[in-house]
Amino acid sequence: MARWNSKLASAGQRLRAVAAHLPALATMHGEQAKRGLTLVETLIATLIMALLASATMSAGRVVLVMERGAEDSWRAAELGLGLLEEVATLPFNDPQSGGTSIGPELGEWVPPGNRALFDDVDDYSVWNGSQTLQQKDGTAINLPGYTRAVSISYVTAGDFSAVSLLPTDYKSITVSVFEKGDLVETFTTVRVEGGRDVDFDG
Ligand SMILES: [Ca+2]
Ligand SMILES: [Ca+2]
Repeated sequence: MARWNSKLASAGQRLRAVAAHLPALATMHGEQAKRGLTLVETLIATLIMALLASATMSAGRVVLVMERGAEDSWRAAELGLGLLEEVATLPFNDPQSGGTSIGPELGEWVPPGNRALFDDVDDYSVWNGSQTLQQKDGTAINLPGYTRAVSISYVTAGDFSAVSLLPTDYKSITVSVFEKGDLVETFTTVRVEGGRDVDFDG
């Protein structure tokens, strides 16, 4: 009996010892939980910051692309409309020969790339986009990568979008502006014989 009493006393001591540690264990779990929560919060905060940074960078890229797009359009308009005006304000036919063939007359296209001798609208039809970007007098235009091409064709009186293989009183002039070979914009007008251009589409 004394042996059993001794065993019970020993078990009781062990239980009291475990019970005495329980608050400490509970506190430890609480601290671990607190530390875990802090880590989760930190991770979430980091994730949110990363997302915000990503969103900010994306927005920045969009603004940059828009700015570049606007700049490209502005340059294209300046280059395209400038050349379109240069072409459209020339005589409808060559002042010397009066010829009706599309293209420059003899001696006007020497050397290739120099348009200083162009004196009527359709002389520019040889301007295919491979020429150096410059003013008509040869002054360089410092916009690396940009080129311009011109296409000229007779169009019908009733429909300016309909090309005529025979001479008419209407020549459609289209200037295309390229950047590094990619088309940026086209500008079109129709020049009337004896009159001003009557239609514009840029
Ligand atoms: Ca000419
Ligand atoms: Ca000509």
